Amino acid sequence: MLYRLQSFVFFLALLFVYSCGDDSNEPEPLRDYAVQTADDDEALREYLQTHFYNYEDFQSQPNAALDIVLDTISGDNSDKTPMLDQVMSRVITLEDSEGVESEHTLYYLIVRQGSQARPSVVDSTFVTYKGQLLTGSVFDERRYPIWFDLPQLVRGFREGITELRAGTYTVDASGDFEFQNFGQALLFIPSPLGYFNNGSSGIPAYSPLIFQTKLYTINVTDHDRDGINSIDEDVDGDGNPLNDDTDEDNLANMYDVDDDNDGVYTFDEYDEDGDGIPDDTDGDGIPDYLDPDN
Ligand SMILES: [Ca+2]
Ligand SMILES: [Ca+2]
Ligand SMILES: [Ca+2]
Ligand SMILES: [Ca+2]
Repeated sequence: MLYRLQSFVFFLALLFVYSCGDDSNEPEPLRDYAVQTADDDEALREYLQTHFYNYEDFQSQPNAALDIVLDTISGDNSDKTPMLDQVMSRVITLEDSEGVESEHTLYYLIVRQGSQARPSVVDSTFVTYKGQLLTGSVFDERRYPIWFDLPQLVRGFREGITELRAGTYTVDASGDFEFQNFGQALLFIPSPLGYFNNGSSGIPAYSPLIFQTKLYTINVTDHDRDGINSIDEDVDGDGNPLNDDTDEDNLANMYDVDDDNDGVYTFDEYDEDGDGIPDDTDGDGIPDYLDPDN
């Protein structure tokens, strides 16, 4: 009898190990962008309908440095305005590995607009931020400003922050910067515009994200130093320079020093006569730097 019990336990243990191994060898197939974004949109709208931010503090102290605080609409706060009534949105199109397009709604709430220029999606930004899940769990926070090259960031953050304007600054006697009139916003991001299936310890796969951020200043960036700012290498004009690759060498024009792969650096054929207009020697409407025939 004792022997039989031991075999039974052993058998169960084998099943368990086998089951674990099987799971790790066959990860869940990638979810469909369109299906996931519909689920995320419902969760985000539910959150926005049931939560508010400390807008009254921002109204009563327009010149104070304030952090955004999110809270539930309930009890003493039952009369607060839900963020769903305050957000704006834009739709961003993604293409999956099979080329199927899907549309994703990014919500943003401008708390303070800022006073200077807006960054493009491929500029560098000097920001602070806090990232959290809809549960309120904070997965990342940066309270001292840091430079971020926007192409390195998740799409939702990269697109959302372009709705903000940078601030002004003064430098005191000890060389410290103080920023004023900078942009401050909340971004509400469905997972396909976030980390999608790439979960990590603090972020489960397929999590919608909330970021709050302050945009202090920006640096218009020319990543490949070819004399054309990265945002101006968006040849197809869809607002995203990361998908333009004229010579199809898998290096986007904004990172490619020879965009048409004709052996002449873009820097050396963009505007040789210096009139501010890209040269088009053979007059075919394709500027020389994108024209392998020239
Ligand atoms: Ca460039
Ligand atoms: Ca483009
Ligand atoms: Ca290229
Ligand atoms: Ca060239």
